[in-house]
Amino acid sequence: MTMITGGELLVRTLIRANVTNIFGLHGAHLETIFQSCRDHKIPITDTRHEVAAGHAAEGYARATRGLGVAMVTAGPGFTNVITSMANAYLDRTPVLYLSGSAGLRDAETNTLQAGIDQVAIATPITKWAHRITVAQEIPRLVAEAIRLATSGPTGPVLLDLPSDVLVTLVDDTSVAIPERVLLDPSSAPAPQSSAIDEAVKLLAGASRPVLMAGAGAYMSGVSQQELREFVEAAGVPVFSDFQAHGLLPSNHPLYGGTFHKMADLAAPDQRPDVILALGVRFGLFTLGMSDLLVPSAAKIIHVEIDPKEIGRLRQVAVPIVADPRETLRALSAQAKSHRWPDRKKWQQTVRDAKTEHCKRLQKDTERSAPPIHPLQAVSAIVENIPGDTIIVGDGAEAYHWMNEVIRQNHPGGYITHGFLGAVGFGLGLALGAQVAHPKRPVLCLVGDGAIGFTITEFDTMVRHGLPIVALVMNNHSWAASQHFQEVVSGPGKLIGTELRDANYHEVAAAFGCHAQRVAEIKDLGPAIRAAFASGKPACINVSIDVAPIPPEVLLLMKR
Ligand SMILES: Cc1ncc(C[n+]2csc(CCOP(=O)(O)OP(=O)(O)O)c2C)c(N)n1
Repeated sequence: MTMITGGELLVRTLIRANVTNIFGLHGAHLETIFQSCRDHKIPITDTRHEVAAGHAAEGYARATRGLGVAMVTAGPGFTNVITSMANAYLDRTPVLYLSGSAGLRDAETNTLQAGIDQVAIATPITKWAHRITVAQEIPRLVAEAIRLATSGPTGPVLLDLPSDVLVTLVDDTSVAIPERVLLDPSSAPAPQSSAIDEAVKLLAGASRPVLMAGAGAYMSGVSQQELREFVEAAGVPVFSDFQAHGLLPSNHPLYGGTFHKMADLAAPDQRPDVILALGVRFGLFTLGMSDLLVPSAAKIIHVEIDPKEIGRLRQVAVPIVADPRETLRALSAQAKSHRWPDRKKWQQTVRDAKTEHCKRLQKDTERSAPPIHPLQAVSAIVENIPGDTIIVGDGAEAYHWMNEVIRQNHPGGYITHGFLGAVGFGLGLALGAQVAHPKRPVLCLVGDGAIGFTITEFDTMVRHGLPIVALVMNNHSWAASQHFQEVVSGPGKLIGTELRDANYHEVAAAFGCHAQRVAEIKDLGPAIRAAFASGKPACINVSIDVAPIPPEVLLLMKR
């Protein structure tokens, strides 16, 4: 018999759930957990601000389709991580947030870092928030939290851990650590076969079908091969949101682009008539109620694990409440024995729309003298990054420009904004992605506004040897805000949206990063290659033109 702390019980349960990395920032309330992590050699990536630890856990979860864990101390540590919690909630990212809190015996004593109900605050922005009050219950409740976070629809959970519970000594033979913490995700319900029949018939009878692959498809574990086999058999072009980007390689002849590119299919004889929405949540990224992307006349087969999403914004012809991967497998099984019409003409229409879009953009952006057009900058990125680079997209217009040119061969390689639109989350997400994939290059594209939120995370990168390349799109402006003012309030009425031309790269250099300033397009490619070759965390500060507005932002304004 050995007496162990509540913190040790917690860490033993995390190990049973295959947790191998934690992101956090220390506080005395958490000391037993930190010491147990040390004993068990569970690395803690300690950040300079709790929000970055939270975002790093999100980045880790999104890059692995697994669980991220963030640990923050009582009071301000907890309040600092709220933006990440809300972001994970709206994105359905499986993150276990662990918060320290004042000891139960100190309730209502005006003690340090206490006096706020952390569970109550977290409840509306998590799937489940709970305070553990008995040390012996830690394994059972940690396992429950992890199962909830990782089962569809996935999402964040909070466990609040009073300091006296964490230091309580427990006989380690008296408490069992659950054997199977993680559930097998394939246990998702199989869809009704009549719905599969209906879906296949609808798709087969369509003239202009498309498959929209959403974050739910990625998170459910749909594989490239499964998706490719189905769409090749049925001849259906694919559009994707950001998380599902790369599920079909960008150079595949059936890949049409991100959802926004559906707006280019605008003529009456180009509009999709049947849409298989696989793990899609209609809303911001499908332009809400507008039919610019998703024609209101189109018949929708909607596959979603969460019934709340079905019919939220669109009438649905065939609703299928089920795991997207399981459903795709069922559809594929039927597709094999089905005769599909020849869709060459429709596929060519989609390809032509894509080519036209690129040509139009290129014509608008060609220039050789400074300032660098933002599209030139993002094009230089995709041409000069090593293969298989994970791209994190922050800022606002910065990532909208990236959406125009990004090419990915695998899913999980583009981590960017969801519904919260939390500017400033990029460096944190990049930390998590790099910890998850130490051998893959990671590039964080960030606006000059966004970089300011967590610029001290260059220090975290250096201390933990995480060679992330951050590329600052420096237009001396909160450009998305500035353009909004210009379009909505009229010219000459800017207020609170302009920034200075700051030397962000020198801040990174001060922390020990490789750093470079770039003002001319000819220098950008070499700078990107040099940054990756340095093997160090790096910051490239690129002067870009503030004037151009990304086509996606114009579309959003149109809506
Ligand atoms: C945390 C947060 N604060 C404010 C906003 C409102 N907002 C949306 S876009 C934007 C401008 C972003 O500027 P920058 O990071 O420089 O990127 P750019 O648009 O120039 O690419 C702001 C302030 C937000 N979405 N998130």
